[in-house]
Amino acid sequence: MPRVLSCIQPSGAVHLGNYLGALRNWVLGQHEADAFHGIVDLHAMVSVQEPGVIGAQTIELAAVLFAVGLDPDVATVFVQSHVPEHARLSWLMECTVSYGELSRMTQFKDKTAKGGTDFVPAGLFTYPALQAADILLYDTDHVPVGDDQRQHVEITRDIAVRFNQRYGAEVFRLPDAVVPKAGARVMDLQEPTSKMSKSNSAETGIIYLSDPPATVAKKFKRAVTDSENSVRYDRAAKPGVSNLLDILAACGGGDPAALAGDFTQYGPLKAAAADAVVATLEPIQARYRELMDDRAELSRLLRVGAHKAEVVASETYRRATEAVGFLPPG
Ligand code: ATP
Ligand code: LTN
Repeated sequence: MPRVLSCIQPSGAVHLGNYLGALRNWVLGQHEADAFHGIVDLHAMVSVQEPGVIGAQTIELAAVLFAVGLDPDVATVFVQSHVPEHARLSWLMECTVSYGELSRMTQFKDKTAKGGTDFVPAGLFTYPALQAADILLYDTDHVPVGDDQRQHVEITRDIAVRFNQRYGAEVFRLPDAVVPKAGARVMDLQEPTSKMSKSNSAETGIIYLSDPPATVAKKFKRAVTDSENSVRYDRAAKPGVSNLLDILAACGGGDPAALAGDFTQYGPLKAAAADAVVATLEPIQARYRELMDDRAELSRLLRVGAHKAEVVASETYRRATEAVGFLPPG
């Protein structure tokens, strides 16, 4: 069975785009691979600096991951900072990647391009080294990522090749990025030409997994469509209507283009999309509440995950340090 690793940052509330575009696939894929899922709280520190916030978001995100259907008996769900080898291997990665390589990373260039007086943590620059540690620690075969993360998997491969060459040992397995076929890409309800996104969407354009039914209904009612008044699936010409059809199909089943034939007006389409989303979210929300009401159980599940992760990570880390040839503690 191939080993798959995917990670998500605890950097804000989970939305419908995260669920349909990523988390749902994690759940579907957990039986086809040896799946490891990390909540990468160390990475979140690059953008979240208020004390206490990362921990609170980590526990909520863990509850979401189990609530959407990751089975702790099947997949390994763990918190990055609970497995100390991530930070430890990250240093070895930093010494294996060059300043020039890190300077060329698009994410770093984009996020620092604005200039301004914002504090730029050095962690934003070394971020790919920590990500390489995440990936290489688990002898990962496949890393399912969005297109924006492809470059981070490529640099991970470069680091692994260089490390293996330098230290004369096949320490690291080379991972592949798996970019899912353009599947569910959920657009902002208010700005249907932009993706639904926690950092860019207005509250009214974004559906959180935690939104109660009345909020979901209200947001869909106000969703931006167009003035044409005909229901057709055409992403370029009718982005708002097509997004509603995509969401309806993703949550209720069926094909978006075929579903268009069931509607003549926008109102009923919006109501049907809202109902399908509410029906999808209801069981997730019920399970989420149960988990959040039993913190002890949630902590136990994360301890089990951290332990399973640690078994693999500590062995890889040992191999790496042995290859470098550090003096072992006596
Ligand atoms: P940010 O606004 O900070 O970019 P985000 O809300 O876009 O955050 P990420 O944390 O970047 O979300 O992504 C987590 C996962 O959710 C990724 O796998 C990403 O591809 C997926 N994802 C995010 N937004 C969408 C969307 N609108 N449609 C489909 N998938 C999405
Ligand atoms: N950089 C990624 C999150 C991430 C990741 C990983 C993804 C950190 N470590 C390891 C895959 C594998 C992001 O921002 N989406």
